[in-house]
Amino acid sequence: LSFESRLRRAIKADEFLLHYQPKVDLGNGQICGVEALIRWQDPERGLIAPGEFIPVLEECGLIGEVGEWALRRALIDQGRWRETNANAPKVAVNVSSLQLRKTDFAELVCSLSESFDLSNLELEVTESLLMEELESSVQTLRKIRDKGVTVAVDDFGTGYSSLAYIAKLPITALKIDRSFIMEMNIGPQGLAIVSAIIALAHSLNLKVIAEGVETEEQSRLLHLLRCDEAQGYLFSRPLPADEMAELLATKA
Ligand code: G
Ligand code: G
Ligand code: NA
Ligand code: MN
Repeated sequence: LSFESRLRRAIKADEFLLHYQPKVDLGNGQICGVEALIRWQDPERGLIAPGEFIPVLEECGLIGEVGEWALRRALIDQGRWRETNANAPKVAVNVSSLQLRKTDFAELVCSLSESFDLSNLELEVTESLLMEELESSVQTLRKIRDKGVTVAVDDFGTGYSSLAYIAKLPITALKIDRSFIMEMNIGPQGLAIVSAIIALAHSLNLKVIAEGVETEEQSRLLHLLRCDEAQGYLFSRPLPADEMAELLATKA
């Protein structure tokens, strides 16, 4: 069976699942959000990471369907956490370029707003996507924002955004790519880039989130640099929804 046919079968058999990784407020150490990360539970090969199948779903036109599933799943899980924890965290869902560019993406979000509270939903969008079709992206993002959904630019610094455009986009946060965090305590250049992104974000009134934080040293340094939030193995690996519920309950 081709990879594409196996993916089609996986959709029918409901073999995708979401894991959640906490985002921690560096000011008070609290979990303030979670990022949903999709996996495929392949009966033959076990748990498969998104890097292996998201590009294929995009190529064969299945990303819209799986992307909509991920949005609904994340909102359902968030609703469950809310039943046991009044301070259920904001949930962030990754949105692929092709998915956002489809003309009906804003309509999908509007229709979800009829069944779900979207006031604690964030979308993570890569910067390359936003720059590719700037005018239509801005219009879509405005419609989404009107429903209370916030937008973070993912992998910031790895693409080619014009700073003039970043300032005009209806976004609320920048996520510093993991590669910059890895280089931060290796030499002066890495540190310079991270502190420049934090300063840029704050001067544009955007929140800034560091990805891939693995050590206490990185976390301390980011706090000193006034980074708002951090995410990474230091705090937690991505967890299944029920384990995330347990983690949230211990913090409630
Ligand atoms: O979980 P992992 O580190 O393997 O994730 C790798 C990449 O896959 C991340 O860059 C993430 O943004 C992307 N990704 C994870 N879940 C989703 C999803 O539901 N939709 C899309 N489009 N990308 C995702
Ligand atoms: O593309 P995106 O940035 O959304 O990807 C997040 C990916 O990074 C996920 O696949 C997740 O499993 C992985 N990840 C999360 N925290 C860490 C970390 O501290 N170190 C490393 N190396 N990877 C991480
Ligand atoms: Na992401
Ligand atoms: Mn990222």
